[in-house]
Amino acid sequence: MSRILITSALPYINGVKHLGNLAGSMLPADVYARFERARGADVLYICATDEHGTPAELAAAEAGQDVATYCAIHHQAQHDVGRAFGLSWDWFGRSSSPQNHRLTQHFAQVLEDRGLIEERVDKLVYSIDDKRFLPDRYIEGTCPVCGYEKARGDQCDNCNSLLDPIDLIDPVSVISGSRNLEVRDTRHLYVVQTKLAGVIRAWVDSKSDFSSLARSIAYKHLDEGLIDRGITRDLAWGIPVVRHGAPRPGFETKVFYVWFDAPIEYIAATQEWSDAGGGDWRRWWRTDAGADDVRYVEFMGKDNVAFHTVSFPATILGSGEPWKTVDMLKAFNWLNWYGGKFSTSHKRGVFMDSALDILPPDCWRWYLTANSPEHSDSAFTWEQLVAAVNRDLADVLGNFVNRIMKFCEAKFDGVVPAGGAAGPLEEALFADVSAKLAEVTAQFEAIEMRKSAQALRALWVLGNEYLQVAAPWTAIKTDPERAGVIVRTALNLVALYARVSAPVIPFAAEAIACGVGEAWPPVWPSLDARAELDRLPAGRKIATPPVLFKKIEDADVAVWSERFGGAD
Ligand code: B3M
Ligand code: ZN
Repeated sequence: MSRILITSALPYINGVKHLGNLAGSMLPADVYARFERARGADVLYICATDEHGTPAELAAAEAGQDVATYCAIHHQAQHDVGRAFGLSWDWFGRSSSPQNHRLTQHFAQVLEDRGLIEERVDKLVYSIDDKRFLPDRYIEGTCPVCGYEKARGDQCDNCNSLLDPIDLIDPVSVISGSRNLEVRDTRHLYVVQTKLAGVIRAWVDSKSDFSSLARSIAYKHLDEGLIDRGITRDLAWGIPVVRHGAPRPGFETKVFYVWFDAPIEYIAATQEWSDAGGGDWRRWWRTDAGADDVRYVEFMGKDNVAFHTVSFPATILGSGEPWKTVDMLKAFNWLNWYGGKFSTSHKRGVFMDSALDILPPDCWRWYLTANSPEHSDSAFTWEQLVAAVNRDLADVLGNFVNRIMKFCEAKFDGVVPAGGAAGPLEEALFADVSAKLAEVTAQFEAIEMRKSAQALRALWVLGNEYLQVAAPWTAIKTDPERAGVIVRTALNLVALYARVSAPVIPFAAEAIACGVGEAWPPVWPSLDARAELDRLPAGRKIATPPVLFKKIEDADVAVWSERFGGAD
């Protein structure tokens, strides 16, 4: 039995995520996890909320809550909405967990013991009115390169220059608008990544299975030359900086940088899963405890790739300990909203909670998989959503399931017919379905989301084409036995569709499987259509499921465009 560890990038704690986050990490990871489970693999799918960093502190302040309370509330909210989308995590952890505190402090200690941590003095912008150092992204000012007046401390969006906040002209605190700022010295810990450049490059070289987007980003950063990386921040909320278990002198008011601790939470969340009785985390993460036979697949957006191909490997490889590292990194481009950014404040775009107010999860899962931002950024449009739901789901899959099951109920007492000898139509169908099953399986296995959806749809089309030509409603008038063969074959197609569609549209697939009395969760079929289309036992009672996919009306789109924004 193959063992597959899957992680998806940890959603930040501040607020329910938009469809872009879902499409570029958690959803494809879930589709793949479901596919491999159906094939019998031992799958562990891990995710968590990413709870540290300035965004958490500022969001909590805005909500008038202390950060710990804010994080607990929003972790639960993100967990619940993820489950409502059918995200089948084996564990959805929290980067603020005691397990992640311990493990992050462990890695920092081991890196220091191995001469890979240095204390350095930084010159950072301190806001006297905010009583805090300002992270780069919370300082704005005039770009020293192009004069753009709203350049951020780390980068100018106008000329894309990478900036140092202390170079900004007339800087202002984004938090309070105060200009009462000054540059102060502050000590921080650095991982001396420059010592690991060769090790990291050799590691990336060995990862031939990474998606091309992931490899190109990894090599871009390696070719630019690694820099030593600060791993502590002047923040109150986060993992305390300790040395040999005691507060580190001079770092009592500092915490580890969120991007140092967040990837470590992949492992720590697995420890959380173990501590909750899930199993032995070591078998998934320690190559000296059985993890060497695990295939580890990561899912994330392209902006997270550098952290996962340079800085996280620096932590893991730098430790010199036998940790499992990723085998296949699937990186995604961005799904944007009509070409622009999703934004709660500007009422642009649909977020996971409001998405489920207007459509069932399968509609979104199907749309986001069939239009996955895999090989380029892709723009959400209501028109594409309508096509995905009304044509693919309702007219192709839903229509096929409904009409053959209704016909069986009307003409065969809702019982699977015994059938008889397959004719030329069935023989042709067997050949076509076998070929399409192979394509669907291959594309899921290759973690190609768009191509998997295309292959699935092509398989669904075969059912309608078969019924159109076989026409059981005509055959029944003159040759009931022939009609029985057609109905039996088509009902087996219904059962097959439930099994192969389950990774993408699990809720509808379960309703279909239940309708034809098939087991759940589903087992992935063989590629032998002849056998697979003769599985349902004659005499089994079937029941047409309720309408699987309600079509989207123009009036719906008008209301939703008003509520969430549209092409305007
Ligand atoms: N929280 C997601 C983001 O950048 C970030 C991923 C962490 S994965 C360890 O939106
Ligand atoms: Zn500029």
